[in-house]
Amino acid sequence: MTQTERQESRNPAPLRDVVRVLGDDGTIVDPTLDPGLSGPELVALYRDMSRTRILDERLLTLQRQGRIGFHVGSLGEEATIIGATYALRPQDWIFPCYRESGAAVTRGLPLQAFVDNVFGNANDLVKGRQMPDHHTGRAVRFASTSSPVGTQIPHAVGVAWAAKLRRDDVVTLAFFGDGATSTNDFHAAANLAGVFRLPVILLCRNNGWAISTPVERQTASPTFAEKGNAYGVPGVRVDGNDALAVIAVVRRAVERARSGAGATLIEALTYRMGAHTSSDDPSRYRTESEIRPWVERDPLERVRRLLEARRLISRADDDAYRAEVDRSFREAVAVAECTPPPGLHTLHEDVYATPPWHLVEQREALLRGSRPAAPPRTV
Ligand SMILES: Cc1ncc(C[n+]2csc(CCOP(=O)(O)OP(=O)(O)O)c2C)c(N)n1
Ligand SMILES: [Mg+2]
Repeated sequence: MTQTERQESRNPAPLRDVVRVLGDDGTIVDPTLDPGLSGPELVALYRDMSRTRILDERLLTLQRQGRIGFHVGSLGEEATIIGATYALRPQDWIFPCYRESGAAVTRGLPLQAFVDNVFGNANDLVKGRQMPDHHTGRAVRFASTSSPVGTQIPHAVGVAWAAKLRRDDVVTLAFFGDGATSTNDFHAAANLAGVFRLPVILLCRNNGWAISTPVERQTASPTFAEKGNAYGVPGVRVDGNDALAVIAVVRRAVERARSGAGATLIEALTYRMGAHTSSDDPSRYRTESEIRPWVERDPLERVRRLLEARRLISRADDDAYRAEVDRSFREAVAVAECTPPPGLHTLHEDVYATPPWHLVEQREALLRGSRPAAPPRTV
């Protein structure tokens, strides 16, 4: 049974319940919800989605060549990730899980900073202390990527609470997966968001899998959206492979948050077409036939068909854009590979304004290169 069949069998009226604007063939199926992007905005949206996919391919290749340690891809989920980013305003904060780095680049994280993080070198914004491919961009309001599942959700709720108390016109958006809805953090955060009517958007990327756990083993609830009911947070389901529908739904949630009405839980129905990460082999737990229907719904193809029908791009434009992204990526990698690792002295920085004596001693010992003698072997 495919994910769609599973989801459709669990939901008696899935198509009526799921917001859609762009059909699989790239035609507008619901003009009343069309967010009305201009021609240049549609082209920019398509390019941001394409760049996300190209960077994915390039990073996976680097990982397979042994030049970087790890990569988390978002193949097939670009409409959810980039569409949601398009609906936010520059002052709004994103609290990502590990699959949304395309959102950071879309918001203006320089490609060099993006690549430096993957290498964990001296120019990495977080000094090589994160897992590789776990991005941070304070300047673009992209909070530190969460690897522990679900921990970013209370962070987003906390910052929304702070914004409300300070009367700042700021909305926060937490991205998380279907698997994250089983964490305590999701429930505690959704509860607080409901009780305090916080300006936060809880965006669940339902991509069918949590590593090798399928959605039907994740919850007995027919949808993830309805979990909001328990907390007084309205839930909405959207076709997560339809960038225009995602923009429309997230924009509505931003408006609701700004107006003081509170949080929204969005369930974006999409599919993880690739492996969980570069360390995973999905052929161990799912069949190729499950992926096939999702190829027809490829989020990138849907926007491309719309753009072609409106004569906004051609295949030649597409090829030129890909070549440009490839070239700038290669240049950034060449710089990153010549950049040394972070200096040893940085290990003890950024925690204490005045470092305590024991850390000062440890740091001096580290920089001298001396190590405590190993205890004698007793065996
Ligand atoms: C607290 C915690 N438990 C377990 C893991 C191991 N783990 C990493 S990703 C993942 C699955 C998460 O799935 P989902 O929330 O659906 O996100 P997706 O990877 O599908 O985007 C798990 C169990 C972890 N990182 N953190
Ligand atoms: Mg998932």
